[in-house]
Amino acid sequence: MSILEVRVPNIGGFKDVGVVEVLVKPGDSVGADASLVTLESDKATMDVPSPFAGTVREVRVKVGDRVGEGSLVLLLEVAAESSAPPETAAPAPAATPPPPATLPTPVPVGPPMPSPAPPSRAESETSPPPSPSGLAHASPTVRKAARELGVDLSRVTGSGPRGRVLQEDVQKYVKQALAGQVSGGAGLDLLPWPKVDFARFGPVETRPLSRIRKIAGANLARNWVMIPHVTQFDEADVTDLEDFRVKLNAELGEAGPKVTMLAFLVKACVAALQRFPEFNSSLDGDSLVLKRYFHVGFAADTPNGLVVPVVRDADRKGVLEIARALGELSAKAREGKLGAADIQGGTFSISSLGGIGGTAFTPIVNAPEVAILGVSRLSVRPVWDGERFAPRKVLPLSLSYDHRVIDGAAGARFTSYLAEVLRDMRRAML
Ligand code: CAO
Repeated sequence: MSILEVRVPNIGGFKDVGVVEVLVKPGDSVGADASLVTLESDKATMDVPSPFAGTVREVRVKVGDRVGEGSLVLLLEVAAESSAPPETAAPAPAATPPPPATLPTPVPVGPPMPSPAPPSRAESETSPPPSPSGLAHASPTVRKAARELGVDLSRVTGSGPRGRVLQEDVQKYVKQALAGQVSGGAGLDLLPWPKVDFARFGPVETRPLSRIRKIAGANLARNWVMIPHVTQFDEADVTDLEDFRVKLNAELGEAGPKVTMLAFLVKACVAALQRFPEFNSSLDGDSLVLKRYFHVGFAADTPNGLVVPVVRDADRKGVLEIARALGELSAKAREGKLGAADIQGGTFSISSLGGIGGTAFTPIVNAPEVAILGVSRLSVRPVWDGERFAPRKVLPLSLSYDHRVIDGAAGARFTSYLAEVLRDMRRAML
């Protein structure tokens, strides 16, 4: 037995390349040419193969490390007779061997996740960005495994960084398929999309979809198809709150953040989520994961499409702090500067179209969340107070939820309570 150092081979001139997947751990037996780690530059994904069959002794890299040709990947224990000087390995503790000529096959990678999020930021956490070439974001090893198992990688949800499809995602997908849980387009047996030569009927202009729109579209379509949606409509009398908001903005003047209804809505939703915890949950197979944190996402309209930044720990923030966060995140969203941390971890979303108009709409649940609140334009309406009609400011609410998790009665209770809180925000403190 001897120990060999396995190093990064010649990878075609790429330097400072990220380790995106470590495919082995100490104690694993590997065959010659088995993939050990996956590297990814901004142009290609490549696996570092094992030069010999052997047993992994120590792994010297981790996901996120930056490596280049000659970097030490791991120590491999091999049978003495097979340890002739290899191309990609050197006996320990010998000095770094000259890098071999091996060039792993680069695979084009999908586009990186945009800094702005698609509506399903889980998205950003769990959904692979569609690549223009149709290639899923996965290493050559994972591709090979998927090919052998007959798995269409574009249907697999990646749990790796930037939505990368990992080996275990393929395994999970196969298990689900065997258990009959995989639906998606394949199970729907749909007609092909109509192909029409529109130019035959009049002048047309063809514009490519922005990357955000493509990603958002794929997420929305999945959520629409896979989640049994119900939308509960309600309205809240926000007369006092709106008067207070206007007064508050006048007091704050230029110095303060601009406080819109959305900041109060975030706070009111947190109160409702605390009272009805299943709205702040996610389905995970046969379990419901109830989150004890309250990160509220809000849909923001940007020139490139819809994104959903997240106000973190909204339960621990006051309305002014929330207003400030909304302002900062909206500005970043419009400039396309949202980072991963700005769009991940949301537990509930709000889509406010109130600044634009409309009376009601049916928002699509932002998976893996289970509910989303749509808000339309408030209007002044005559409301019967028991003795007479009085002019009141009424805010329309449209709550869509995943009926697998939330029953209709719970949906109605949630919006009723939310309306109560919005009528008198002191209730949020109870
Ligand atoms: N009713 C009446 N007026 C409202 C209102 C409501 N429900 N909500 C906001 N407004 C008013 C604001 O008070 C503000 O008025 P002033 O200009 O007079 O001060 C105006 O509308 C514009 O508000 P805003 O849009 O700047 O601020 P916001 O906090 O309400 O919203 C943001 C911020 C980022 C959510 C919003 O700009 C946006 O992008 N909305 C679109 C979201 C979207 O596309 N949702 C659909 C997703 S599903 O396809």
